[in-house]
Amino acid sequence: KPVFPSQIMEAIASIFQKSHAPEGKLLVVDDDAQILDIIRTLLEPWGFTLYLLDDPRQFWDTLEKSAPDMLILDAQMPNFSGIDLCQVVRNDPRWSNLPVLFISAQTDAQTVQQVFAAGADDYIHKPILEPELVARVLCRLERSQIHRKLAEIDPLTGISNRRKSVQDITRLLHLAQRQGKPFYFVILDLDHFKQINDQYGHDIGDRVLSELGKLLKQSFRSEDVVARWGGEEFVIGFYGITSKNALKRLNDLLETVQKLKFNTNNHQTFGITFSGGMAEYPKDGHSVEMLYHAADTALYQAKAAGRNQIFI
Ligand code: GH3
Ligand code: MG
Ligand code: MG
Ligand code: MG
Repeated sequence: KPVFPSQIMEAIASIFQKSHAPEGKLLVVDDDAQILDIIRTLLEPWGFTLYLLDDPRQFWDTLEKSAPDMLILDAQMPNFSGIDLCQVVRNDPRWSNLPVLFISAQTDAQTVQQVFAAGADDYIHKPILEPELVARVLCRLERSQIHRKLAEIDPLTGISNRRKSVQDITRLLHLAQRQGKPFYFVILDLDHFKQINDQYGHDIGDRVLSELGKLLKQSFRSEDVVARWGGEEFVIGFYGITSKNALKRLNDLLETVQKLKFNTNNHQTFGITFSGGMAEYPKDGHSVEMLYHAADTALYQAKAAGRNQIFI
């Protein structure tokens, strides 16, 4: 294994501190077990989880099971070349954005062209240089993770968006099912929010939503789902607490929000309230859709009963 001058590794380390290296699962396919060993030695110290395959025929099973954040493929292999694998990966909507790095012993223009035509994001040639491999993997993962993060966040409030919340809730519902425990799904909806917009302007309405998003994030545990569902509607997901406890947290929030003071541009102050509806897995439903429906029914009742309260 080649040894590199320590100043090069230091330079890389200063750009990508190991402690801040993006986390990731890498699936590496190369028919040469020695290359797999080198890649493991080079990448494992950075904290990546590695799945190493020397037989491309196991590729699809391993891809499904490991759900990697990046693929590293050998361009030349018997049975299925990396180019074959990459073409199929790119045609599957689930993997069409997965970063793919090729490693090839061939450096001729035709190989390079084939590799990129198959859908590669990057390419390095053998022998593998440690700084080059590390730098390329880190850059690629960091960029794709920034993209992924952006696709999960609601820009106005900075909290999760609906899409991310559905993913998280689905994951927690599976967990709840396996462990035979309840899960609570809550819709929070601002009261008479249209009036706030009409009276003080849309910008002030936006500011209310943004501040409320921050408050929601602070008010619940990191493992709770906290998201903007859309408009002036937020959702909360609780796993691992009792319904009594969930209600207590929501009612504490109700009190906090009730005390907030917002300022208009001409120094008026106003307050806001919200109402909530809570549904319980498995009693009220097994899917996000069913729980949403049940929580929405409870929310409607809370509104009808005079707002500023939570109904189950
Ligand atoms: P209720 O108490 O029954 O929920 O009354 P409401 O006025 O809150 O409900 P309604 O559904 O009639 O109105 C919701 C309003 O929320 C309408 C829309 O202008 C406002 N809204 C939705 N999204 C945004 C947003 O992103 N920014 C701002 N400023 N307003 C928004
Ligand atoms: Mg090979
Ligand atoms: Mg609404
Ligand atoms: Mg409303």
